[in-house]
Amino acid sequence: MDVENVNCKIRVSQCADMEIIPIERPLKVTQEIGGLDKLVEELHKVFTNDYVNIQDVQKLMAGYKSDPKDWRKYAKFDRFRYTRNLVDAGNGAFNIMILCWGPGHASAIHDHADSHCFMKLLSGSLEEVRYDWPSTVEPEVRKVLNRHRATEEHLDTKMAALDVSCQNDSCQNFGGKVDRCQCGSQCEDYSSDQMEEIGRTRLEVNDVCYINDALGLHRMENPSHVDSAVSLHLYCPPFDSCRVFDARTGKPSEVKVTFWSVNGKKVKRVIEATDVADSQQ
Ligand code: 2CO
Ligand code: FE2
Repeated sequence: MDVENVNCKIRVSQCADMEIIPIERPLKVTQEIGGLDKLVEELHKVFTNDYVNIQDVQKLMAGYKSDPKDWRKYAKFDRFRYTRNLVDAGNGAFNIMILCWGPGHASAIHDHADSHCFMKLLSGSLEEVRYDWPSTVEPEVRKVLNRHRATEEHLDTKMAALDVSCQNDSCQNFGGKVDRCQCGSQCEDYSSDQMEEIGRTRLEVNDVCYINDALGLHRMENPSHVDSAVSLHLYCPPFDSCRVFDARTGKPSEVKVTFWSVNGKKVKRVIEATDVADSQQ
């Protein structure tokens, strides 16, 4: 199955027969979307279906041409770090937000919590650096893919020599190139692990890109020392925490993701994604 036909209404790891194919070719815009409100409306329509193709979401996002008058009210900056500003909670099926990046602001290297991540640049320029997962951490999606491969290739007797995860679900070790773990299967030794860069892309205004945990991790940076940048992000399903990774050791930490503003209003306390979902039910 081509990744563009994968159903992004379900978690990436549940798209069990997905191949890892990055989407890089230019998208053909088939429908012009007149304004951000219209884009949100169209996304709501698409997400009422049980099956939503990745490509359809990308095309809708590409069909909208950035106009600051549409999104200015959501564009709230902080001096010290990028902000996440909720535009729409998508009836719980997706959420769409505007991220504001001051000069030099950058994210940590992070995953996307087994969700699908779509991104469109609205203003300025951003650099995306992609990384492979550190060998000491295996995301749910790769566990699933590895299990499939192991079954297909009858690897059960050869596990010890290979870069596949421990097949024992109760084992606390997660993947890597190793020997044998105490549980009797192969697993990893938690040694430190430099993050390996696997790609770098400069995003300009109106570019759309897509990532999920099967494709790797990433870090976003506004490389300008002068100009700010604004980007539009759609996550499905929405998530309220993800993992960030130490660039030198690959050590992961779980972090809550928060909103700086909701519907154009600055929130007094930092608001977590779940608070928004709860208040809309
Ligand atoms: N995923 C990051 C966030 O939601 C932004 S980087 O682009 O996906 O904060
Ligand atoms: Fe991200």
